[in-house]
Amino acid sequence: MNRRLDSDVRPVYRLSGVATDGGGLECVADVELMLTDVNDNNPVFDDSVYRHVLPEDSVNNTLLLRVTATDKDAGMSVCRVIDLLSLPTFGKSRHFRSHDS
Ligand SMILES: [Ca+2]
Ligand SMILES: [Ca+2]
Repeated sequence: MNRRLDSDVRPVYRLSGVATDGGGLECVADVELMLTDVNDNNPVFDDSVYRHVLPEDSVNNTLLLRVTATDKDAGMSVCRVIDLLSLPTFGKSRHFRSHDS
């Protein structure tokens, strides 16, 4: 194996192991390697730019937009939903609430 192991690409490898005794006798065993995943991929938004029309009289903490991001790593959220809440003062802090879908 010269390639880097990556469970996101191939989570299981099946190999055969052979043991010989020098006298011509041998045994064979199948080996199954199951890779555990590590968090090595960034989550990715479905789009790079989101545009949304916002009424200027929007009240605080109302749902403005729901966007999703996916993550290739197993065990991470496959699909993450992030709600962007209205901003009490434009340009100040941004409020994100994320949760698993
Ligand atoms: Ca990840
Ligand atoms: Ca991974």
